Amino acid sequence: MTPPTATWAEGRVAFITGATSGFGKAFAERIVKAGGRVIATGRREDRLKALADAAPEGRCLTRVMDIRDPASILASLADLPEAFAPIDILFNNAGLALGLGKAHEADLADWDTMIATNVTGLAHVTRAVLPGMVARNRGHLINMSSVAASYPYPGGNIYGATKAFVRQFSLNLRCDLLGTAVKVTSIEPGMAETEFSEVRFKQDGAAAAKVYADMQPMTADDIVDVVESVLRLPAHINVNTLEVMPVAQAFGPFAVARGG
Ligand code: NDP
Ligand code: 8X3
Repeated sequence: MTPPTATWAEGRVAFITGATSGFGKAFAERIVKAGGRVIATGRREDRLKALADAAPEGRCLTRVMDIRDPASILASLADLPEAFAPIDILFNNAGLALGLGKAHEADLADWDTMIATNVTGLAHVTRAVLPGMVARNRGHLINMSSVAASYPYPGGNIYGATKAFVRQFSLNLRCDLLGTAVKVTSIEPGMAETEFSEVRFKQDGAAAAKVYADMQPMTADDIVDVVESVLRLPAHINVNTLEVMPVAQAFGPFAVARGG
């Protein structure tokens, strides 16, 4: 077997969506530390600035970008300096869950936001970055899906469906990219403690803390370890989907309504 790439990050450029928090921030820090360059994007400019300030000179470019705004995506990719233009890694990570209520009681605006971010936004970024990868015959799309793509749970309604889109989109991209060297991986984590639950519960810190109470969730760095292991593989191996959970999380039984 070919040995793993020692310099998995050196000389590589990663375009990261959602670099201001959680997995995206941790991945930006990891790749910069390992000798790569990042184009870090997100809406919170102060967080992007902090990321760039902490990175070695010339290794972190930032772009304020709302993934729901196609013009903002195109502006982020326009006129990239030469050192950042050949994007090797697209970390398609920006996304969110909003609410955990029943479908028939859910806020439709929350559904629209999840679809616009997790589905439409991710598709638009992919469409904008992919032609360059194909032209260079080099690249890796890391698409952030979730265990929610495969396993239904109460209140997961639209969120899980958007993550099922990410998984299936990733697999379909593999078909279209056959014959090129461009790789696609759908990463499908379970519970990881980031700002994810604070966002889901709309800044209700107590509700967010309850999700991870008295159990050991994964961390953003754990997920980045998994992503790094995928990126270290030799050029001829593609990990299609990769599901990962904390040991303290598993599956429930089928639910049955009785007495009806
Ligand atoms: P965080 O809330 O910590 O980070 C989410 C990131 O997405 C932030 O950087 C945020 O940036 C960005 N984002 C959200 N909306 C937009 C937008 N409209 N435009 C641009 N950026 C946006 O969560 P995680 O790091 O946990 O989540 C990252 C991804 O992983 C998500 O897709 C999530 O669904 C998925 N995931 C998370 C799991 C978990 O348990 N944590 C498990 C499985 C999957 P900003 O607000 O600055 O724009
Ligand atoms: C986030 C993981 O289990 O909260 O995608 O849906 S979960």
